[in-house]
Order: sequence, then C-alpha cells, then structure tokens
Amino acid sequence: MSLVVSLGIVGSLVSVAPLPNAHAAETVNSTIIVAAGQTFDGGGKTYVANPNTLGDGSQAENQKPIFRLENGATLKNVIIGAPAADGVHVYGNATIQNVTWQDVGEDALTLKAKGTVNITGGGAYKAYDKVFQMNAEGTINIKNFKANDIGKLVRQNGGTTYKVVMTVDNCDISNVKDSILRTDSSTSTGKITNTRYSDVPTLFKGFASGKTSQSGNTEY
Ligand code: DGU
Ligand code: CA
Ligand code: CA
Repeated sequence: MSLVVSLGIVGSLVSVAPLPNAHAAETVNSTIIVAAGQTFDGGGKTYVANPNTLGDGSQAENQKPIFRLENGATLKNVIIGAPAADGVHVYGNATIQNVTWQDVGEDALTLKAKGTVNITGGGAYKAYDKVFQMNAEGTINIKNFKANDIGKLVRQNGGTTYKVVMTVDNCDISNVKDSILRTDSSTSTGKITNTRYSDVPTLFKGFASGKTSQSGNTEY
C-alpha cells in the first residue's frame, strides 16, 4: 500500500514538473549568425542541423553552416552533433574555444574571408575528409585540440596560391587518412609542435621545401 502511494507521488511529480534535460540537442533550422565582435557561449549545449534546411552532413557541397561568425566573433562551449551540415563559417578573425564536432559534416569549419582563426580546446571526430578548410588567405592556430578519425586536419582550398599559416600546438591527432596539414601553395607554412599523434601517414603534404617545421612531437 505505501509503495503504491509513494510511486503515485513520484509519478505525479514527474508529470507535473519534468526536470529540464540538460543534454537535449537543439535543432538549428537556419544558420545562427554571431555578429562582428560578439560572443556566442553555448554553455556546453549540443547543436545539430536540420537536414532539410541546412544539410545532411554528407560529402555533398553547398550545405549551409550551423554557425556563421562575422569578423572578430567568438564561439565557445558548443558541441556540434550530427548532422553537422557545413559546420562553422568564419568571415575574418575568430576565436573558437572548447568547440567539439562529434561527427564532422561536409567539413567542420571554413575560413571564407581573410583572417586569423584561433582554436583552443575541443576536438573533431569522424571527418570523412577535411576538418578545417581554408578558402581565404590567413592564419589558423590550433591549440589543445583533439582529432580522431579524420581525412586531414587543415586543408587549404585545392589549387589556390594565397598564403595560409597553419600552426598546431599541444594537440592529439590520431587515425588520419591523408595528412595533418595540406596545401598546394608554395608560400603557405605549416608548424606542428608538442603534439602527440598516431596512425598519421604524413604530417605535412604539398608544402614547399623549408616551409614546414616541427618540434617536441611524439608518435604513439
Ligand atoms: O573544388 O572549391 O570543399 O569549401 C572545389 C571546391 C571545394 C570547396 C571545399 C569547401 O574545394 O567547396 O567545402
Ligand atoms: Ca568541401
Ligand atoms: Ca564545406
């Protein structure tokens, strides 16, 4: 009798006042724009694309991003789940802090206009091809980042000759199909320091001689 009564109380509490689910993902129907100089702090929440409006996260080109960062914007404490569509697009400088792509879509982040992108913390997983795509000149600094099961960590858009500076520091990169940093430009530079890596065919691909440097790395 008392068991039935207490279960009844629990049942009515749950139905009247359900606890908010901190782990519920938010489905993004149209790209979230972070205005110039502004910060978007996701507070650890997971965001996924509506596959009908942004893209299904396959290798099909021309999908839309979940986030669009204008010059000087910051994106922090965000988990991007599946489908991830075309991830994050950056127009100019950006700061990316503690952003994790659980299952990279077409790619994870694209530089669309000249700038410097500083990425610290977070990680990227299950990228069939590219994680960070550089479609404009600039710099990408990746620090304290983890990547596993990826094609390439950074790719300068194929066949382009502008200069991209790519640095990787204190990262953990594993199960890579192609390379960590790849360019076709003779002026671009790549630097990998203090990084652990495993199952990586080559650290650098396509760089001119003298344009790469590495130190303090450990293969495991
Ligand atoms: O040649 O430029 O994959 O931004 C093809 C395209 C291609 C880009 C890139 C991207 O490299 O669309 O996703
Ligand atoms: Ca692409
Ligand atoms: Ca893309």
